[in-house]
Amino acid sequence: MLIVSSDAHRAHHAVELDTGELIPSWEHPGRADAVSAAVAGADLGTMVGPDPLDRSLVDRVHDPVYVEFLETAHERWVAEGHRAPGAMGFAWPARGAASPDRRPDDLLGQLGWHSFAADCSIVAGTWAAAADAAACAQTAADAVDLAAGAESSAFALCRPPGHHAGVDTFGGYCYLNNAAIAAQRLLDRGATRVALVDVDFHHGNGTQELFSDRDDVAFCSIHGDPTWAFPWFSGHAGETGVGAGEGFTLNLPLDRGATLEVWLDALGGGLDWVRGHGCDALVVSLGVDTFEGDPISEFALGTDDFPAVGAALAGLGLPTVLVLEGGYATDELGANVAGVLTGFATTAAASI
Ligand code: Q9C
Ligand code: ZN
Repeated sequence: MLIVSSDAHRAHHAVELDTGELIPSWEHPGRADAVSAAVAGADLGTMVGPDPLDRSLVDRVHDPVYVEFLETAHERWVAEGHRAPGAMGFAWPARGAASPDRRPDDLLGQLGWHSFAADCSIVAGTWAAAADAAACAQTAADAVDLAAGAESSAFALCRPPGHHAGVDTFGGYCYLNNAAIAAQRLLDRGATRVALVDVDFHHGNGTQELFSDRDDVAFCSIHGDPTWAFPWFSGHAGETGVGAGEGFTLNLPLDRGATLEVWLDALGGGLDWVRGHGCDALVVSLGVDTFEGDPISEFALGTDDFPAVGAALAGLGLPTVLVLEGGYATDELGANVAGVLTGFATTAAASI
């Protein structure tokens, strides 16, 4: 398994508004460093840096106006003389009350226009980190053999994560949707349909938005039920895709406290659904915030449970790109991610 990572993430350390307080983000540089150390120690494969980012790939996944906004927002923030290190909006176009398609000219207005949550800000290093994370996903997607099975796999050690980033919005610690970029790259390389399985604790609302009207990506997400879990406004079982994409989205919301047994039962149903959709490659949005010790999530998987997650995913027998998403229990994060990857690699090797 090729491992793709970059050090550019270290300059992205942002603040978040958490229950009325501005705090250092739960999504911090120590996360990627912990994953990197554990993956290196697990001897899973060669570690490389990313190839240069293909901007046209990013511009086909996201609105190019949004990508340009992300790239320039911090320099505009500095030029306007704001004191805070991170650019963050504080007013959003509310449901039912906003003029459609009237993007404001002003930076603070655009920060609200292009975000859906105040849990991330844009600091000096954010664009470089997000662009390199996307490049890691692109490079991992280029590394798998589309004629092979699960024995051909790559892991993109992305930070910041991506699955909450939509067509033209950031939020949930995500700016560019790394997993969607990997899926689009696999399609561009000749895959006819890509399965995108999101095992992060949170609903992959950005990924769902990007692909909901398309039939070339089958998207399945297992997550805390949006009646009580972030991002609250999507991820219900009734959301199954729209137009040509009807039937190509599957949401599996679960109650608080899901154990491995409950959670794997849902994943099994999701993987059976994927098997019925004729996919020739797999992208995994790999969040391990399903961990029982995660400080901001409410499922109950143990460190010893994660290899079974990887093994189940490898059971699809597809060439696979695993993309790092969430996981905030920094002390156990490396072991939990390495556990998934080891379970995946062991099962994939046994199936040849
Ligand atoms: N009180 C991912 O896992 N903010 N994003 C939580 C905590 C939202 C999680 C605030 C969590 C976003 C990629
Ligand atoms: Zn998450």
